[in-house]
Amino acid sequence: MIVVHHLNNSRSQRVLWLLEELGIPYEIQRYQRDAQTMLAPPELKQVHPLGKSPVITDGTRTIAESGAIIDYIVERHGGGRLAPAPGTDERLRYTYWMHYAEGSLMPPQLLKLVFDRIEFGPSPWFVKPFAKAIAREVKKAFISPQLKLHLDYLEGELGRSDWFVGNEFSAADIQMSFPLEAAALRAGLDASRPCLYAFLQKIHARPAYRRALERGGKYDFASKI
Ligand SMILES: N[C@@H](CCC(=O)N[C@@H](CS)C(=O)NCC(=O)O)C(=O)O
Repeated sequence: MIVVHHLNNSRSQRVLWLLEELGIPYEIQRYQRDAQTMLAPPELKQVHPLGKSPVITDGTRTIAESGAIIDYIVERHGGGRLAPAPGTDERLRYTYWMHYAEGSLMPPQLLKLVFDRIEFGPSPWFVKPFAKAIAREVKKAFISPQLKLHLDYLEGELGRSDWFVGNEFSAADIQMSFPLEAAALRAGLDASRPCLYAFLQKIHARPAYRRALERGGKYDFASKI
């Protein structure tokens, strides 16, 4: 039986959703973020040394990193569903999005989160004006243009097909969901990018997505759209 080590409000929601789409039975082991730091509790380090979520166990195997987890579940338990056939152009596109989500789309969002905290969070009075000015400048000169570049690119890509790999829903759409939900929450993704906005509306309407939410619990990322 697959056990999903599930941190509240986190990327592991994607794994629950994938398992629901495939109809694979699973158990949830729950972990709660620290209310101040938002970090995972130390118990998660007993499952994997980094103590990050998601991580799954399947028999004697422990698998971390959401892209690797999704690949593993689809290959081992998917029975050919939710991924294009190996060796096809569609499979190459699928692999691209599986890596792009965490490798390219998350980093500028993480930078925005960090520099927003520097700009708006607490800091000693004598550094506050400098910290604020630097954070504002880094966001203006680098982070915001990068986010715009990515979101414009993705809007164009989704203008050409129903889903990221073509007209078939695939696990790449599940992998892409988290950075796009995060962008809707914190990086200004809204109805002015109609294809991305419609993508979020479509995924939120999927019965398996809703079942995963019911089992996983509160998930801020789904509430914006
Ligand atoms: N690239 C990793 C990122 C894992 C990650 O940073 N997870 C966050 C939750 S969304 C986490 O565990 N944060 C709590 C912590 O770092 O203590 C993946 O996709 O699995």
